[in-house]
Amino acid sequence: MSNNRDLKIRRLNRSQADFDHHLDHLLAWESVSDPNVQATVAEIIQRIRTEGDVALVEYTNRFDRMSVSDTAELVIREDELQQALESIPSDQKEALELAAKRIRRFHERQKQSSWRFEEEDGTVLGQQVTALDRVGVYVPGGLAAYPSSVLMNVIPASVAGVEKIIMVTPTPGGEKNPLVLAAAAISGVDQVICIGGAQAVAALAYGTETVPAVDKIVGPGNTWVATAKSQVFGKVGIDMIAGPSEILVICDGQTDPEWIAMDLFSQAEHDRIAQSILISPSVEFLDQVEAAANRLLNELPRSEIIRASIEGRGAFIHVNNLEEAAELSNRIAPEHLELSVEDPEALLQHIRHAGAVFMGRYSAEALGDYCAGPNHVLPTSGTARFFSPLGVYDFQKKSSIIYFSAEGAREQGKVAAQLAYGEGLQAHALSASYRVGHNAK
Ligand code: HSO
Ligand code: ZN
Repeated sequence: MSNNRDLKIRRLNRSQADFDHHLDHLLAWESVSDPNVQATVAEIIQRIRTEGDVALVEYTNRFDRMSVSDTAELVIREDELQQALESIPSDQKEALELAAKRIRRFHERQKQSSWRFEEEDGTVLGQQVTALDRVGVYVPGGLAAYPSSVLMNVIPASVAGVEKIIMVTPTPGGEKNPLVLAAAAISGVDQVICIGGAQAVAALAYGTETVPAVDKIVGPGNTWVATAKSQVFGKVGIDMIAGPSEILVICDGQTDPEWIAMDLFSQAEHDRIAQSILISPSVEFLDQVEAAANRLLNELPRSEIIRASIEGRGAFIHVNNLEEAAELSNRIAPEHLELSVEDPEALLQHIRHAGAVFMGRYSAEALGDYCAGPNHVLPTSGTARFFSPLGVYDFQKKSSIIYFSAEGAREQGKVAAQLAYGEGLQAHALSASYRVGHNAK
């Protein structure tokens, strides 16, 4: 049923006495992990570990309404991926290819290299960078299946030089998403398997007869997937567990209010608990954006989700000046930050915590979701204080390299032996001092 009443948008004023209290309330978000979910997921993982493909087939038939008798039926053939790519509308294909090219070009710059330095006595120390061997990328099914997220998760792994990238995606009722398969073909996935949920995460972590065990699992998913990822963490690496999408717009009041209203809607349409916040020193502008939002909302197919998100977790905040806006933004540490102001560079000087910063009036956040080039997998729920965007570095790791010359070993052997005696570790001390010339003494 359509609901045309005006949006109720929460208004806050930075100068009001109880502002901090309201802000804390606004930002409160917890991914409550139900103990029942935890227990069921633990059981699924255990069964996949012990029974492999047999359990995988059983869970997939049960949860995804399928009727396969063998896991081989769940593996997508290489030519099927190419067919999917040829089957999608040509403008979709072209856009995916263009986006992939820009994402790849951006991520090429993130590659870290090995380095070494030599000391005077010939001792060489350094760091060797290598790619992970195998990575699993989880792609949700149904409504939340975004081909753009396939590009954003797979391309950095591919640029890092990961040898084998395995994508898993549930196909409820056997229905495959051709855009997701096309994105897999374009971005360099090695194998696609039609499995999902906690059982797919478990299969990737422990391996089955059909699914190769991987070293790291990335990609978004529902509570089951997130819980499974947290339970297999340690056996394999995982990426951060993403919360609902967020956008924070700081505007000086000089941008078209309709542009800003639609930017706020763009993230609100993801989820009823997504968060869209606008901060401005102009009350008049806040009024204009609110009016624009009411004009534009009912045209949108996802207006009900947008309404729930804007009314539930959205806010328009009035501040005295842009410095105050920046200070607030740092407290919020948003996933996406738009600086829709005359001099975004000047304002950026004050910004410390944000997943991605969109500079100036023309940089719509939606461009970043698809084709700007930087990754759209970003820290949410304030975690931009300590997390970075997903990148090539998430698929690389480092080994320390240590080479001692005879002279170097002699000098550092004395230091090590001294410290080892202090710790009461005799074998350490001797191991280090044999090279000092202990025998020849
Ligand atoms: N904005 C989302 C990513 C996305 N948007 C995918 C559209 N498709 C991440 O917060
Ligand atoms: Zn988005």
